[in-house]
Amino acid sequence: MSADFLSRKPGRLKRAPENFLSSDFATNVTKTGLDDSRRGFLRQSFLGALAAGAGATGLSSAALAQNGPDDPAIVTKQMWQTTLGQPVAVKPYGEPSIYEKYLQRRESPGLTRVSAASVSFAPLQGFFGIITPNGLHFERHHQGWYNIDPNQHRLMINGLVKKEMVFTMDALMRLPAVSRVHFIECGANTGMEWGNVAVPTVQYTHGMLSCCEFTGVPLSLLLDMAGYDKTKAKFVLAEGNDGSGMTRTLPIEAALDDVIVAWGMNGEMLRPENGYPLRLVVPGVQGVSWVKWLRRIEVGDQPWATKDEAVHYIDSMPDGQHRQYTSIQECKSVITTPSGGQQLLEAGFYNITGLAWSGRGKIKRVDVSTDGGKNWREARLETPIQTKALTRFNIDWVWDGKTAILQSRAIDDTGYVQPAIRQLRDVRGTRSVYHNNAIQSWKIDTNGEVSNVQVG
Ligand SMILES: Nc1nc2c(c(=O)[nH]1)N[C@H]1C(S)=C(S)[C@@H](COP(=O)(O)O)O[C@H]1N2
Ligand SMILES: [Mo]
Repeated sequence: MSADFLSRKPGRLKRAPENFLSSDFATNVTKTGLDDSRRGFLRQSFLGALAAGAGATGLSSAALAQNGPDDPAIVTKQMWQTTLGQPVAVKPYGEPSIYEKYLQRRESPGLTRVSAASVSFAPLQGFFGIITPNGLHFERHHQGWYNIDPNQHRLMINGLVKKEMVFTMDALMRLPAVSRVHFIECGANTGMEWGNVAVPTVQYTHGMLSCCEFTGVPLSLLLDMAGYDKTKAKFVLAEGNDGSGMTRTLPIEAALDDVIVAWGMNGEMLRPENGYPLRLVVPGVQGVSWVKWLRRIEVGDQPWATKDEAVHYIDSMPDGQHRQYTSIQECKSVITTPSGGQQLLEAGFYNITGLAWSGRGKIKRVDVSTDGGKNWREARLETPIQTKALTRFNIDWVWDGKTAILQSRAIDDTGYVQPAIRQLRDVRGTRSVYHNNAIQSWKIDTNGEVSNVQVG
C-alpha cells in the first residue's frame, strides 16, 4: 500500500444507484415498445430512470462518514449483542443479507420486446475479486430458461465418430473431471456503445460478463471415447436442449484444447438459468458458443453455418461486408469503482478498482489514466492471474476535486493492447453490435458525479 493511503484524508463514495429502475418504468417501456432509433431511445429512458431514482440508495450520510469515538453505533449496546440470534438452518439454502437486496441482475429497459429472449446484466459495480456469485451471473436466453430434470437429460456424441454415444448425467459425472476459472462474456457486451454513449452504469455497459469456477469433463475426453475421425474431423457442432435451436460450430482444435462439458459452477450444480444440468464452457470465446442445456455434439468436416453464426453474431464492417466466426473475446478492461452513477462526496483518497480479461490468455498489465489518457500509471494485479479468466486490478488515487476522466487499458500476454474507441471505429465503423472491447471512460465532475463519456 502506498503512502497516499495513510497520509491522505480518505474520500467518501456513494455507491451506484443499484435500484434506479422501478418496476413501473420497466412495464412502461415494455408497453411503449421501441422505435427504430433504439440507441437514442435507450439513452433517454436511462436518463429519466436515473433522475427518478436519484438519492434512493444505500447508506445514510452518517454511515458514509469517518466517525469519532463517541459514535452511538460503537458505544451503545445493540439489540444483536443482547438477544439470542436465529438458529442454524432456518434457511437450508442461504441467501444474501436483506441490506444487499438492491444488488441484482437487471434487464435493460427496452432492449428486447420479450423478456424470454433477453438479457439480464450482472451488477459488476458491487462485486469483489473475480468470482461472480451464482445468483448474480448474467443471463442471456434466446427462448427462455428451463428447470430440466437431470434424470431426463442426455448428451449425444455423433457424426464422424466410430461409436455414437449417449451419456446420462450420471455416466458423465463419473468421468475424471477438471475445475477451472474462466470468464464468459456475451459478444454483444458493450454493444450499445458503438455509436454513442448509450447507458449510464457499468452494470449496463459491461454486465454481460461473469466469471466462475466450472467443473466438468474435457470435451476432448468424450471425443476420444467416441473415437472421432482424426483425419476427417475439422469442426464440432454444439446443440442446446431449448426451443431456440441454439447451435454453434467450433473448430476441432478449440474443441480438443480447453473446452469443458460442465455441470459445476462455483462448487455447486449449474443454476437452471445458466444451463442446468449441462453446458459447454468455451474459454475465451463469446458467450453464444457456451451452449446451455447441452444435448448433442456432432463431429463434422465443415462449419454448419447455422442461423446463430451465419445471420446473427456477425460483425457489420464499414464497407458493408459481414464478418463471420469472429468468436474470440479480445483483451478488455473496465473500472468498476468509481463508475457511472456513483458519486465521490469529497476530495481525498480513493481506491480505483476494476476487471481485466482476454480471450487469448493471461492479463499482463493494466494501466490506469485519470486525465483522459494523457498519463498512465500501472495498476496492481491481484493474483493468481489465470488464463481466460477475469483479473482484478487496483490502484491508489487522490482526487483533488477537479474534473477527471478515468480509463483503464489492459494488455494481454500476446502483447495486444486494448484499443481506444476511436481506433476501434477506424477499423470497425459504428454499425456493429458485437466485439466492442474499447477503453471505457468515466468522467468525474467537480461535484463528484461519475458519468459515462467517450473520449479518445
Ligand atoms: N441453449 C442455449 N444456449 C445458449 C443461449 C441460449 O439462448 N440457448 N444463449 C447463449 C448466449 S448468446 C450467451 S451470451 C450465453 C449466456 O450464458 P448465461 O445465460 O449463463 O449468462 O449462453 C449462450 N448459450
Ligand atoms: Mo450472447
